[in-house]
Amino acid sequence: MINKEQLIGLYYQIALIRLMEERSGEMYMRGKIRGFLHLYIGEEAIAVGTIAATEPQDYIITHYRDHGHAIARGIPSNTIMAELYGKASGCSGGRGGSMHLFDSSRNFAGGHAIVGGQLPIALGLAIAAQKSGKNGGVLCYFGDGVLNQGEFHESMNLASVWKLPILFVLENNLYGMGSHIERVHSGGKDAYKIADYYRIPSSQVDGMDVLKVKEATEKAINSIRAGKGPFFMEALTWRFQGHSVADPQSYRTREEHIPA
Ligand SMILES: Cc1ncc(C[n+]2csc(CCOP(=O)(O)OP(=O)(O)O)c2C)c(N)n1
Ligand SMILES: [Mg+2]
Repeated sequence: MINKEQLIGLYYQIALIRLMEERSGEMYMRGKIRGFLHLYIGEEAIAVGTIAATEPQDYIITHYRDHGHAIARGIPSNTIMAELYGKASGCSGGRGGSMHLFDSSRNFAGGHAIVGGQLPIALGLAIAAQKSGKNGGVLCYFGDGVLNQGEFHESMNLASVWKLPILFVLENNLYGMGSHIERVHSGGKDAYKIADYYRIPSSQVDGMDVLKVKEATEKAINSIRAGKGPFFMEALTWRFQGHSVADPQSYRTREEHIPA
């Protein structure tokens, strides 16, 4: 059961991510923030619900849409904002920017810009977690665009064969940049079924509901901590804004964009 204080804590984190990102989008438009900026607006419940189920010894590794995971892991929003501004006081010393948020003191292993590039690294972290003997694991986040990448399949295979403590979290927002999943992915919907072939247990969850996400994550983590190897969780979600703030979104209609 979750108490009132914990519920407020989840809401606070979701609201903080939303406000911080709205502000960063505004500052990008004013030319204060350079480089790429990919907002997580609409998907906040996934990072908050999953990370609420973790322990400090667990590693978090994610993609370039990483502000939400960083905040949910406890990295202060001002050091994230400083990073977006390229300041030395930023969490990556101002050298990483939006896509490369890091904080080793919180086992937060990035922020990775190569689509799927974080998956093989997650395997290494999982081996480190195993060797440390603290019964920790890895939460590895990625988008639907990763499903067709070679390293995804190699990582799923090795994680299963080696029974590594990894929770693969697919943030399925249906789009990889401007391409709808049905157009570029032969498997279509229910992507979690891909885990069956690798003999990895899996689940599908409403990624817009923080409590459902937290509950599904707890089940997945229990399985991992019991030594049963990796788990695959598909969180169904929706990217409210464009791929990056520079995206005019001409590929999706208003009706599709604002569901009834
Ligand atoms: C290996 C590689 N190929 C292409 C790109 C260009 N690229 C950046 S983001 C992206 C789309 C990824 O979509 P998805 O994984 O669904 O994540 P989302 O942006 O929806 O969160 C692409 C193709 C890249 N960064 N790396
Ligand atoms: Mg996507």
